[in-house]
Amino acid sequence: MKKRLLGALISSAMVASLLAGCSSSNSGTTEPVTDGGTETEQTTEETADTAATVEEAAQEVAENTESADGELIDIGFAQVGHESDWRTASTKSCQDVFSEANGYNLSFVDCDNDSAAQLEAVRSFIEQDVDYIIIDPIVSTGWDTVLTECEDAGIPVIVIDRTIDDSDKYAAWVGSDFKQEGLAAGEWLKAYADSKGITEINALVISGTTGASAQIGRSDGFKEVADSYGWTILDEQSGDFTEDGGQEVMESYCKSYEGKFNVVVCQNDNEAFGAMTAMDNAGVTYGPDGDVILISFDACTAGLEEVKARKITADFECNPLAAPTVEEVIKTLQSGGTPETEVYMPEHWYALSDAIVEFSINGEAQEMTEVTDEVIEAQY
Ligand code: GZL
Repeated sequence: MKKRLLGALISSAMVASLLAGCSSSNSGTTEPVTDGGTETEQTTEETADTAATVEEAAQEVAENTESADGELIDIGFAQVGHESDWRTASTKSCQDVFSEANGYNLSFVDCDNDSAAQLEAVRSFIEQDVDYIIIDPIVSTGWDTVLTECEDAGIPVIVIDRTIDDSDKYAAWVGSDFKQEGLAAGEWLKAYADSKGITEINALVISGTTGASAQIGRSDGFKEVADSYGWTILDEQSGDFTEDGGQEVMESYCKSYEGKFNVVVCQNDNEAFGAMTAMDNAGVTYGPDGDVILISFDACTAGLEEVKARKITADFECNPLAAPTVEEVIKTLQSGGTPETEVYMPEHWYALSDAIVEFSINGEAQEMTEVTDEVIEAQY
């Protein structure tokens, strides 16, 4: 029997047996309560209080991360890959939370940005009959068949970070609002350009892995703002969320669009690092003191260090530390409860003081965070 079900059954059995001793009346009359063979007397209220205490204890048993029979909870995690600092932080967060010391047996598969390998990893978890499957989907489609197989096997799936858009056969999703990130970058750029007297925007975009919901959302959000203000997006090519990819695309852009662009949008910090190398090699200046406004996403520690170094002009965070929230989902399922189906991670928009401007998204004012040594020290 699945450990999560056993936990829930034990807790409800404990509560049911106790409540059976309660009187049906609520008149405050005394009622016999079987207490291991000897009869003791309790008022209904006392019985109800006891029931509540026992229920809390039962809940504690069921929520205990080790199953009620003391075994580890088996988790299968199909991770995107190892393409970025963000991904490294995401993987570490999951491995730290789903450790044996915390009551878990984690089967981790790095799918190396290969969708076929990711589907294969999920199927291997089904064969292992794990208790829960966590998926960070490389791309947002092609999931319904394998999620149906998970459902048929009675294994709950939790989706982390990116979204699955062609199936809802999962217990919960914990991640980020990627379109909001794209809108934030666009609306910040509008306010920042206005503050600098820049009236014309000619942007180049280095997007993430094509078909990843993070790429789709950031592209859609930034384009929505660009269209609303009549900006020109000269080109958008994928750097696959990697430093090499960012450098390769930027090298091509420096040749094809020499002297024609004043904004570069990289959909993660590692692409921005590569783009910086390419612009350095091409003699293009960037950052708050350069000719090109450089925008990035993720806001990992190394990204914020480049903001502090006046290379990246603004960095829009995507929070990789979702594992503790995923564990809460699993504890809820473990105790027979129903988790929230969508949980959004908190995120911040970063810049140095001279690039912090007031802006809003759809009328909602946005806070910006100044990058300081302390902020960098605390980042992931
Ligand atoms: C976003 C995440 C993206 C990061 C990249 O949630 O999926 O993938 O922005 C990572 O750094 O490669």
